[in-house]
Amino acid sequence: MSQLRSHRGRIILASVCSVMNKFWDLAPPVLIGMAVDVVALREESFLGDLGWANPREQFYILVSLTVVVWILESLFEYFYAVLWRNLAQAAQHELRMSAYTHIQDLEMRWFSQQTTGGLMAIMNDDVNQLERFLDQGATDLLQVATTVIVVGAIMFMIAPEVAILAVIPVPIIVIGSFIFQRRIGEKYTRVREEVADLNSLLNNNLSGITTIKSFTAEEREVARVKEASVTYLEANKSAIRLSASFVPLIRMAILFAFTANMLVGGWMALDGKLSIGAYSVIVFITQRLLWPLTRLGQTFDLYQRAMASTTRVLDLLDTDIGIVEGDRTIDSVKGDIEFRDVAFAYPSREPVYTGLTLKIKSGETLGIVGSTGAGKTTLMNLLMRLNDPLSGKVMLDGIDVSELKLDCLRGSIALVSQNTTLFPGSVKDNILYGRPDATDEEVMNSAEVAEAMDFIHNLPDGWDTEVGEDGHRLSGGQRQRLAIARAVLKDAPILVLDEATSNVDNETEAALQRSIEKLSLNRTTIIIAHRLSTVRNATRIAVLDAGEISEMGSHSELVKSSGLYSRLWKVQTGAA
Ligand code: M5T
Ligand code: MG
Repeated sequence: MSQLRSHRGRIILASVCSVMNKFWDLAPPVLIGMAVDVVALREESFLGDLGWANPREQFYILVSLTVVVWILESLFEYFYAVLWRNLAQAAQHELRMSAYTHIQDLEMRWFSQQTTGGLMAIMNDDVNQLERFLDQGATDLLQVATTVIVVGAIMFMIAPEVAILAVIPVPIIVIGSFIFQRRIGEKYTRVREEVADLNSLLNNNLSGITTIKSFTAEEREVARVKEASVTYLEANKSAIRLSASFVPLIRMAILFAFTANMLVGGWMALDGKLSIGAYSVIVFITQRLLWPLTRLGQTFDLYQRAMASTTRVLDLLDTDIGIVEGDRTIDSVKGDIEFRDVAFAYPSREPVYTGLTLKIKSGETLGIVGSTGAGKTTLMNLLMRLNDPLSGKVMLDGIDVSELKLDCLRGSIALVSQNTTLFPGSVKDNILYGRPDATDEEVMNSAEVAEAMDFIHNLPDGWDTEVGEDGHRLSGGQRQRLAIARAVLKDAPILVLDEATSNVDNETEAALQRSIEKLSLNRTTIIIAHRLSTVRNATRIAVLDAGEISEMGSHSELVKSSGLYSRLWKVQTGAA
């Protein structure tokens, strides 16, 4: 909780304000007692003893005291509210930021085992629970403690015999609350897990709305969401049952203290052992003890929820970052790439490769083909260190990529990935993502290279057209061309195109190929494609099959040999 530690000064100040607010809030019953005292004893009253003989004047003093008390109480109320609430917001903000920053640094292997909805639940709901506790809960706990101490002290001062009766239930209530807190804590942990599941389902369904509609699966999905929602509801129900029973139980314990005080105090007053003023203070102040203690349950409740949530956030922050960057840099990357005896498997899956070796020379254009699921994309992920190989080495310019700074490694590769993501914003913003400080002219040039100029001009707002979440307002091919323009703008020594032109028509692809050929003249270019026409002009083509490079050569060489490539070529050209 280093977040909170850095706010120590503010926490102390806010706590002092909460305590002071409660302190002054407890004064009115004492003032009432003094007023009764004045009426009953006149010149002999407590204030009279202090030197103000005239009972009428004694009321002036009482009224002035009341005004002062009220003002102090209100002032501290204002300060604690402002302090705690701002503190809560600040803590929430910082916790969310550290969670997000940490998540962003975690490796793909970790992400593949998470759900977006679950992570969203952590960064929204869980982080929010801490805010709620700091907002109200912390002050409640402090004020309950202040009440017990101040009320206890006043009672012992006025009538120790009666005070004992009022204090007896306090430890019972506190111990009861702790036991309760523990049991409700488990229940809330379950509630949090269920909300994560629900969120992840909702998230998936909303982004997959087209698929749902096209399969007219609305009813099925409603049923699925209903099931998750009901599970959440049930988890909450069982927490509610326990949490709701708490306050009535505490009330019973307090009833004992209250009636005992009324009775024993009353008898003592009748016998003249307790003044009327003191008796009224005791009866009123026991009320003040009763009220906050019934809130104790709610506060523990809030505390438990906050703890369950905070634990989840902290667990996340404790997740080790599997990909640790090296500290070497390369001044000017040549683009020599080597996969040396690389083995890799996704968690609990069959190995993708057991000993793959592939050398890509600086400046060459390499095509990679292979059946779907062969591991082409994975190979690029290893190069970018989105994953690390289980054994073997991936090298850039003769240096193991794990020794390089990630900035240097990833900065030297421009990737058009198979699943491009565009960001909400304009067409121009999305291209600029490749290099935010690029000039307008450079942006236009890259759009030109990516054959995107025509369609951008035809968009209603041209460069300023909003592309929508993940570019959903554009066609698949338009999205791909923006992704290419973005990578071109990055102007890195290595260019990787993973099925980058799979969604554009043949004519556009041919045009794109011409521009890519020009681009590839002074950089290492890797083109992954199923459509063999996309790679036929590459210097060399590697065929990835069964975890190995099974064939390697130029298009014409490979077509002549009777391997997988020549078979695929025949199928695609219709010669088979
Ligand atoms: C290679 C498996 C996948 C396939 C193999 C991303 C990912 C993949 N896999 C996992 O088990 N977990 C994962 O998180 O790995 O996958 P690829 O490298 O994506 O294959 P590809 O690019 O050659 O295929 P394609 O379809 O893009 O041409 O068995 O199940
Ligand atoms: Mg792929």
